[in-house]
Amino acid sequence: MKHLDLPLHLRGESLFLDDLPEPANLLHAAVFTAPIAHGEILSLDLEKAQRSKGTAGVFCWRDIPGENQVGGIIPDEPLMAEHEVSFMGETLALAAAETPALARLATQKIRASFREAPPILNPRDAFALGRLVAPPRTFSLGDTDSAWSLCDTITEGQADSGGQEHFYLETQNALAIPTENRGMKVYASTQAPAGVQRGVARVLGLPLNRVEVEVRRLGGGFGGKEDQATPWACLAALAAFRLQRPVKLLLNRHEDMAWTGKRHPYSADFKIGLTRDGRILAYQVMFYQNSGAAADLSTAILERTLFHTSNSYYIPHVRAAAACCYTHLPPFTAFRGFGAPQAMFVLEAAIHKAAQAMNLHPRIIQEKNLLREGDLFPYGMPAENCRARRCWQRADQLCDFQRRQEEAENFNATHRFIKKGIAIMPVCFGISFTNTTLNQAGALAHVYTDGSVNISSGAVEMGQGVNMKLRAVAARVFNIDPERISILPANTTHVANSSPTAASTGADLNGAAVELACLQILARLKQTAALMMGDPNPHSIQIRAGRFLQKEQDSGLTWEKVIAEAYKRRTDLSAHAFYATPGIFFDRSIEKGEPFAYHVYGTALTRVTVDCLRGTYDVDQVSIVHDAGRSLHPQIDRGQVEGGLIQGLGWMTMEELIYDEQGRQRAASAASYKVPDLKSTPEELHVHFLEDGYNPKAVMNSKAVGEPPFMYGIGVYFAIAEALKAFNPEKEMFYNAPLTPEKILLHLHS
Ligand code: MTE
Ligand code: LUZ
Ligand code: MOS
Repeated sequence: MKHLDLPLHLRGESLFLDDLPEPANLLHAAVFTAPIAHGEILSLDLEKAQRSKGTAGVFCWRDIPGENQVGGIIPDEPLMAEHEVSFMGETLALAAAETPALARLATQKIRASFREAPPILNPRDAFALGRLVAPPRTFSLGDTDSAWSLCDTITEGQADSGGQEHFYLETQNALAIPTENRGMKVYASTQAPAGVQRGVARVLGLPLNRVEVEVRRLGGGFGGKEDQATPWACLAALAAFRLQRPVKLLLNRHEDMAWTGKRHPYSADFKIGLTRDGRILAYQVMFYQNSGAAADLSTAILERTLFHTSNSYYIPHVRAAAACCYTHLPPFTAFRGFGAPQAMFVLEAAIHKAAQAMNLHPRIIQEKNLLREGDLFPYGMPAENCRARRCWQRADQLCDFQRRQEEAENFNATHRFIKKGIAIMPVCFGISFTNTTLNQAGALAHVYTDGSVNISSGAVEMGQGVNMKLRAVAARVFNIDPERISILPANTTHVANSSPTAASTGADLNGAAVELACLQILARLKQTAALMMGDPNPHSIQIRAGRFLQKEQDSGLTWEKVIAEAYKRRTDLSAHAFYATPGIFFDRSIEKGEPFAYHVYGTALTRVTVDCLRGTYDVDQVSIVHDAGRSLHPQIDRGQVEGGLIQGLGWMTMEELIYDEQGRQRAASAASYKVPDLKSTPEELHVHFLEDGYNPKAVMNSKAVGEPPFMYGIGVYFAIAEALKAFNPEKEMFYNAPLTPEKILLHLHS
C-alpha cells in the first residue's frame, strides 16, 4: 500500500499551520521572557512597549480573564510569571503588533527589574533541599535486601543521561481567531487538541464548547508538543481575546530552543548483584529526575521510568525509587520514550559495569536474563506473548553475535589506535498511557453518496504516519481503495475529549475507534445489499475490492450502487464510535497492576569503530529485529524504526544541552546543538520485522511502533564503550551520556 501523503510532502504541498491563508486583520505576537533563572520580579513596565510602532496591545498576567495557570497534572505553572521567576525564558509579557518584527520590537521596549537569587540546576541538589514535585515513588519485586547475600558479584555505580532538544522542524506556533459571541477558534501545532482546548478555556474563562481547536498536521512533535504547545496557543488566544482580532504566534528556532522544555536529564545510583554464571539476582536503583521549574508531565514520565526499570530482563529482586526534582530550568517534558530510555540506560550501564568486573562481554549477561513467557515485571504484570528471546535469537541468527565479536577482537589485536566494539540492545516497551483514563478514543466516519469517505478522529499526524494508518484501517474494513478515504484534521468539535497523540498509541486507539465506526456503517450497507439481493441474511454478504459478494459469488452490486440505495432508503451513512483499551488497571497505592495492553519487543546489534587518537567514531552497522505485529503499513513502520534509532543515537552520543551557572542554555541554536545527520546514519542499517507477529491486543493485530525503536540507540553508547575498553582495558568506563568525542578523548588520555 502506497503512503498517500508522501507526494504532497515531496512537492511541498502539505499544509502546515504557518501555510494557512492569513485572516484579515491578523496581528502577530511576540513574548518577553525572563532574562534570569531565579528571582523576584520587582517591576515590569509595559508602557513604552504599548506605544511602540504598530503595536495593538501588550499584556501581562493581570490581563488574563480566567486562570493564570497551565499546569496539566499539577497546577504549578503560570502562563505568565506573576511575582517570581523560576527559569530563564519564562514568559512575563506578550505583545501583539502588525508584523512579527514589530511585535519583537515592542517586547524589546519592556523594562523589568529583579532581585536575583541563585538558581538550582542539579536534581541531586534539589533533592537534598527537598524541592520535590511529588513524593518519591518506589516499585519493588521480591526481597532485594536479603538477595544481596546470595550474589557472587555486586557492582555499584552512577549513571547519568542528558536532556535532549526535540528539534521538530516546525517550531511552536498557534493562530487564534475570535469567533462570534466571544468564542475562540485556535489552530494549534499540538499533539493534544483537547489539551489546548482546556488550556485556552481555562485561561480565557470560557466553557469548553466555546473553544474550538483544529490541527491539520505537525512538522514533528516527538513529545515536545504533547503538553508544551498549550501555553503558546493560550498566549495567542489571550491577545486575540483581548483585542478581538486574529493573532498568530510563531517562535523562531532560537526562542524555541532556549525557552521550551526538553527530555529530562536524569542522574541515578545503581547496585546490581549477579551469580557467578551471570544471572542477575538483584537490582537496586534511585533515579533523580531533573524536572525543571514546573511539573508539566514529569510525574507521568517518572512513572514510565519506573515501569521500565528492568527493560527486557527478568530480575527477581528489584527495588527502584525515583523522585521528580524541581530545578530552575525550563520545565522538562515528554520526549519519545517518555522516561523509559533514561531507565534502560542505567540498567545497561549496570550490566556493562558488572560484565567488566566479571570479565565477560555484556551480551552474555544480557542473554541469560532475558524475559520469558510469564515472568513478572516489577509492577506485578506477567510478560504475555513475550517476544524478548525470539527477537534476540532472530537477531543472533541473522548477525551471528559471536562472530561479530571475534571480528572486532581480531581487528583490535592488530590495530593500535583504531578500535571496534559491538553491543546488543534489547528493548521491551509497554504500550498504553500509564494513566489508564487516557486510553480512550473516538472516531467519526461519513460515507458520502458518491462512495467517498471522510474520517475524523482525535489523532494528530506529526510525520509518524497515523493518518495513513487510519486510512488503511478504514480501507480494510470497507475493502475499498484507500484513495477514496480522506482523514480530516483533528478538530475538537468533531471528536471530543480526545487524548493526546502520544505514548505510541495513536494508531492503536484511534485506529480501533475508526474500525468500530466503519464496521457500523458496513453492517448497514450489508443490510441494504441483502435487501437488494432479496437475501434475508446479511451475514452471508461480504465486500471485496468494492463489490458485494453473496456466499462468495459476485452479486453484481458495487459499493456505489449499495450506497445509493442505502441513501434512498434513508439509511444513516455516518457513524461515531468509541474505543477504550480493555483490561488495564494500576493501583498506585501498592504500585501493582497491569497498566499496559501489551509490550513491544526488539533487539539491535550495533558495531562501531572508534578513532582513539581523535575521539571520533563511526557507527558501522545497526541491525534490528523488531516486532511490529502485523503491520498496518510496513513502509511507515520501517521509517519509524530507522528514525527512532537515529534519534536515540543522537541522544546517546552527540546532542548536548549545556547550561551555564546562571541557568542559560548555551547551545540554543542549530549551529551549537549537534543533531544526527546523514553522516551519523550507520553505514549498514538493517531493519528486520519479526516473522508471524500477531497481536490480539491492538487493532487488526498490529503493534504500536512510535517510541520503542528510540531505545535501540542506547546500544551505540555501549558499543563505543567496548571499543574504548579494547584501547585501555584497565580504565574504568564512565556512564554519562552523551558520549561526545570530547568526553572520549578526556577518558582515554587523562
Ligand atoms: N515520528 C515522526 N516522524 N514525528 C514525530 O513527531 N513522534 C514520536 C513517534 N514518531 C514522532 C514520530 C512519538 S514521541 C510518539 S509518542 C509517536 O510517534 C506518536 O504517534 P503514534 O502514537 O501514532 O505512533
Ligand atoms: N504520555 C502520557 C505519554 O501522558 N502518558 C504516558 O504513559 C506516555 N507514555 C509515553 C509517551 N507519552
Ligand atoms: Mo510521545 S513522547 O508519547 O509524544
